[in-house]
Amino acid sequence: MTGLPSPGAAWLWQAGRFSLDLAARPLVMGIVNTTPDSFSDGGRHGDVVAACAHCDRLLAQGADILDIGGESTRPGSVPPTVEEELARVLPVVAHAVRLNVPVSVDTSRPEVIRAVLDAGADIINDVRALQWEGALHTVAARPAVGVCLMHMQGDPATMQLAPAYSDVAGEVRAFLRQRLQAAESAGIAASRIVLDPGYGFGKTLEHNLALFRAQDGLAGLGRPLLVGWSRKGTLGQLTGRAVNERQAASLGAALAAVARGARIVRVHEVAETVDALKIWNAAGLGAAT
Ligand code: 7PJ
Repeated sequence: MTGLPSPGAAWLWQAGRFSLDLAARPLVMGIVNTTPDSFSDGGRHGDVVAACAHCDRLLAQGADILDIGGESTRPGSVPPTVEEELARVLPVVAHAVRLNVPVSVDTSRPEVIRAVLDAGADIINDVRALQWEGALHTVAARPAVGVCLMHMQGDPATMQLAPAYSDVAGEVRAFLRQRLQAAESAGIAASRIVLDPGYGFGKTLEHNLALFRAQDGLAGLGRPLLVGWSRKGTLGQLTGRAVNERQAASLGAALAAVARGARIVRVHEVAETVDALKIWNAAGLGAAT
């Protein structure tokens, strides 16, 4: 042992029960939304059954990771209570953990983090990069749990009102570097961490595109990139399509994100993305460089 990381070490992600190899091909994270669309509070039997069935469907479609979320972070949204979030998420996590696939949970709250890790979740995907009181240490206390640290300017309730940067790519990079260091200082090994520029989170069309074009530069932080473009507003602005018509744009964005260095793409359309990446990989573009 020399103490130096092996050349492939930068492409391994320790994610709970799994050690994910990001070197050979990009991975697909399938989105499982447990937030209520209309009048319910979520967590009702019907909502839970539907979300569990969605986990099964995405796994059959070839998802490498399932990402379960109980807080809508769409622009203008307000967080649910801890009780609401737990009622939505916990039964779905318990189901997904039994499917023997890496299970990620999209949450920021230490109470929810603790409960889903007790239920066997492998990854905490935090759009607030573990900045909420207690979150960092709750994750650090579990030796193998994976984490995605994402950049957001402001909070979901107000983030799209007036996003402002002097150098969006530089500021996102500096933020991610600082959160990576904070996580490592708290005892979270770098091998457990991936980073995310947070497209659409406190960013205008121009900010998102400047960041996208500079995305390769984030690879210099030394950890793999996870990217979520699926159905986002910027794709609507670029194509003129409503949210339910953005499948092709989402697919194009996922491939462009991989071309710009992403190793995990977070998507709604798992089957289509898996197929598109099969062609990408067959063309010799899949291996990390
Ligand atoms: C993202 C996310 C993203 C990560 C959401 C939506 C909004 N987590 N959670 N990256 N987006 N890591 O899907 O439109 O971009 S929720």
